[in-house]
Amino acid sequence: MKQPVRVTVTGAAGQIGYALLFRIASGAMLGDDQPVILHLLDITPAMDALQGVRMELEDCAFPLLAGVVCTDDPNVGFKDADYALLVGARPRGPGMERKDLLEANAAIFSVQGKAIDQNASKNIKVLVVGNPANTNALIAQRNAPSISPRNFTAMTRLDHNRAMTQIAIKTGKTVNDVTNMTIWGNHSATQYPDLFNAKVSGQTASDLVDQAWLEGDFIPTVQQRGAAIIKARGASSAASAANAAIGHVRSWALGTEGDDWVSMGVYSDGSYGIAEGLIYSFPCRCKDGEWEIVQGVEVNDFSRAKMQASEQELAEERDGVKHLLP
Ligand code: NAX
Repeated sequence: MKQPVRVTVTGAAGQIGYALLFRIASGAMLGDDQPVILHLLDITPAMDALQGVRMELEDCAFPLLAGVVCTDDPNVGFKDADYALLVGARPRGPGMERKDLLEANAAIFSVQGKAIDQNASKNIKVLVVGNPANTNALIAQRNAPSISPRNFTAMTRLDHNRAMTQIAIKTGKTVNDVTNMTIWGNHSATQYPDLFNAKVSGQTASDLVDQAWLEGDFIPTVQQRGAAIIKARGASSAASAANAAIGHVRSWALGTEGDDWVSMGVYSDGSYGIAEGLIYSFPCRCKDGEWEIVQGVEVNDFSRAKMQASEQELAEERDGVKHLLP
């Protein structure tokens, strides 16, 4: 059996946390041979609820669960962490402007970035789920100068999975027939799900549907899916978000399949003309615990405009919290 690795989950007492922790402890994220020590970090008022989660984890008697640490102290939460899933974030309250939301979260993610810098493994792999995920990831990254910026990523895997299912349903296939899906940009309503490079049973997806469906149905459905779930369920996506987080880290740690790729919000190196340093979602392949942006993906004029609009939004988010960036 391998040595245990430490996995920190923030917002562990929340609804995504509840859908996530049991699957991490079961081996779904890092494999059936990888023991884990879970570090559950939440805020002080959530400590009682967190103890309940700990008891339930213990009651599962997971063979791979080598320990559970519950804390409201980020320095304890990130101590020697090998992986961190930053789920906890400040939700948008009544009357709160987007700018207020960005600032409230900038405060949380700068504290957590510093705690990661000072306490975690220098090889830590960080996934930010809490919204605004890309900009929160940027803030954490900038506050952790001793760790490679490549180790901070943001989640667009849920959007990726949503897009795969929508095109599978439309073409009468299953997700097993869909490959090479890409979500470009921000995890927000400006994200761009790309059917010009996606394949269904080896055929280019955009050739199988008409442009009116692609523009008027597919793209808005994927972009607005989070809002549709809130409307239907009265609560935001939780199980599907947790599933996507598991998939993101699993792909990163254990590798992507063959020539296929996944969508990850990663540190832009200027690929596809996207400003360097933004955390932008690109098509990525992973191997040996490293991701790389897939090069040479075709970008037509339609795609280029959508990719740039999302880039513009991310640049504005970054500029909105500039005074908080080291
Ligand atoms: P919940 O409100 O159920 O849980 C959030 C938890 O975070 C709470 O237990 C809260 O006490 C904790 N928390 C708040 N501030 C914290 C801090 N400073 N340190 C540690 N913990 C803290 O929200 P949930 O439904 O679990 O969603 C969590 C986040 O995921 C939200 O920001 C949400 O917007 C985001 N999402 C991101 C998605 C993505 O695809 N990237 C999709 C799903 C989800 O909407």
